[in-house]
Amino acid sequence: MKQKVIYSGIQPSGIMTLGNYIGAVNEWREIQNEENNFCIFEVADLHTITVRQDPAALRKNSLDMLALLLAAGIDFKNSILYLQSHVHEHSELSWLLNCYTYVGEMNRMTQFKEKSEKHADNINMGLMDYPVLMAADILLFKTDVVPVGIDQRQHLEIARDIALRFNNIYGDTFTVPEARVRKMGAKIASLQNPLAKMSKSDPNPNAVIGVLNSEKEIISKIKKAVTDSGSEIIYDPENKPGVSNLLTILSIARKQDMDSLVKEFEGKMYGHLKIATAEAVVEMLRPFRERYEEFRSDEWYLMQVAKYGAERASVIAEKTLKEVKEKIGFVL
Ligand code: ATP
Ligand code: LTN
Repeated sequence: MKQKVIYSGIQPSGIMTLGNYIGAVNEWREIQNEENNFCIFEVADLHTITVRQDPAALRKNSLDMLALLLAAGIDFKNSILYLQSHVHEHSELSWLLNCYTYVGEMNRMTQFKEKSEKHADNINMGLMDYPVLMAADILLFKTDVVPVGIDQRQHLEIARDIALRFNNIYGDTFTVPEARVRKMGAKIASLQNPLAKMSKSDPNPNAVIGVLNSEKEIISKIKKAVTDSGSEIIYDPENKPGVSNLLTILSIARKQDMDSLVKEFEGKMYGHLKIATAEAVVEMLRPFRERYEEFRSDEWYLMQVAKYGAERASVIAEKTLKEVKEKIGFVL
């Protein structure tokens, strides 16, 4: 059977959140261990500068993210793990694909609209072009499957459209990728606004659990989580988004199915649910935190991992880029 290529990325725009961990990274590890998959994961640092970054912070966050991914169980030997900016083909393919993408398509993107509002003083071309760079990431590796949280579904659609469009003009070149969005946990909500997603760049620290937060911080943030009116503990994301968010987190952290969880909390109070959720999250993240410290303390090792990943990613990326340039008609 042909190996499936799995590709995904995460921005080093801050510390990994519980949302990133549950919605994406934890899933990456599971996919990586499924048979017949060849996985490639990037730290999407080029995407991150679409919002202004302090140079020292960007450098630190990129290395932190590499260590976080290793701690989460990403296997840099069997899979490929690298920094996007180390493989120049991303930028180059992104330019080429720009010429097969319409301004109207980019204008409609939800994330572009949201980030334009949030960063009204810096609506740069990169912010608008973000999905094209993401398409370049995915298409460079002839990716079959892209595991992402629900917020990235629209970008995946664009990547598919660009691939199909290019293939229609020049003949079969790109694999048309599919999104893999988990059924539960694809959108972990902010603890302060259960209708919004938990996001790395949320300015309110109580809204976000960082995977490196201390036990005390995790407990205090979950205790302060906004819940819903009434007192019944049921899974009903529409009418009880706050309680349902906690139930989702608890179900994943404990690996317990929702039905039995809801039964367990019949007749109990929100406070009980909060304490159980906090304890389960602390337990889930404890080994992760310990492994992180080990990896992060050795920067030389992290640099070797990044270099090794970039070298292997470049071999594939170079080949695809050459094929694309040839098809377009560049003199090679
Ligand atoms: P930023 O706030 O800087 O936009 P982010 O927290 O949204 O960052 P990304 O690096 O853009 O994180 O996303 C990495 C992965 O995590 C993506 O697959 C994304 O869909 C997923 N993800 C992000 N937030 C959540 C969430 N709250 N619930 C589930 N998955 C999420
Ligand atoms: N835009 C993504 C991060 C990302 C990505 C990718 C995800 C960059 N390149 C390629 C999947 C495939 C995000 O999660 N915000």
